[in-house]
Amino acid sequence: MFTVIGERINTTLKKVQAAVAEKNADYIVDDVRAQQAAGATYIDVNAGARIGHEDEDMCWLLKVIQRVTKLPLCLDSADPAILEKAFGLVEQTPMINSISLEKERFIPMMEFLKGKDCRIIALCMDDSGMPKTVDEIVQRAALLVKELECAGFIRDDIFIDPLMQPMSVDVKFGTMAMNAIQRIMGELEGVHTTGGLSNISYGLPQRRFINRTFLSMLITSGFDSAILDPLDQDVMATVKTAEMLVGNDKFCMNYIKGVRAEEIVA
Ligand code: THG
Repeated sequence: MFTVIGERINTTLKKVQAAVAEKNADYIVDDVRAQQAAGATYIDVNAGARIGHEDEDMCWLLKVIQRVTKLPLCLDSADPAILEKAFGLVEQTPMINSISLEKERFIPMMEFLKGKDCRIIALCMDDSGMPKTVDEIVQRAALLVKELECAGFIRDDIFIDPLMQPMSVDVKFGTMAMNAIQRIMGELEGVHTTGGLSNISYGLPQRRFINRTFLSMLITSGFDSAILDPLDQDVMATVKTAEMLVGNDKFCMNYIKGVRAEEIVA
């Protein structure tokens, strides 16, 4: 099953930021209900944009969101202390977004993750920065998996994010991510791969078209989760169609159900 992480509760989005600043719970509740109805598996929660307010905003969002959904949450912060506090406030087993190989993040995160029941997004990032080659991504992924397995996590709980980088910066970034995902899924059997889909189209026009085309290419490489906007019906139809075409949909039943529910409309 493809894991859809709904990205819309993020204070970098102006409307979400305004709702959080005004403590407008109705806006958040409506958005979460819509993401759930559209088929999100997890709801990502990122409160990082209002500098100095992340702690307060994260706590408020978790309280408001959990009043209306039993969906598990994907706790999205660069700050290990925020993640630790948020972990204590969730009712369902969460996904922690994220750990990386950067020392300032890796060491406190490994300390806090010890013995915890959760799933984890692991970024292929280290102190030298964003990865530049497929080999570099795969090496970092292997190291993250080794460390997380030593800490007691099983591969089914590990989601490797190879870090999608914009085509507008370098036209090799698309194939780099595709080839890295193919190798990770082949060489680190049992792990998942995920990532922020819309990074690929940053700085280009008609972004949603790029996002959904790229997603279908990644699914060919074994990509089995993404952080995306589930209210984009075309991208959700692409998930179901591509999953069917790679053979992950017995008798094409999910695809057919999607068509009958008028979620897949050409
Ligand atoms: N990997 C991991 N986590 C992540 C990311 C990733 N979390 C944050 C981000 N990237 C994914 N989340 C979002 C949330 C919203 C949007 C994009 C990514 C979004 N952006 C529009 C834009 O950029 O144009 C709209 C901006 C706006 O309206 O202001 O909607 O890569 N592990």
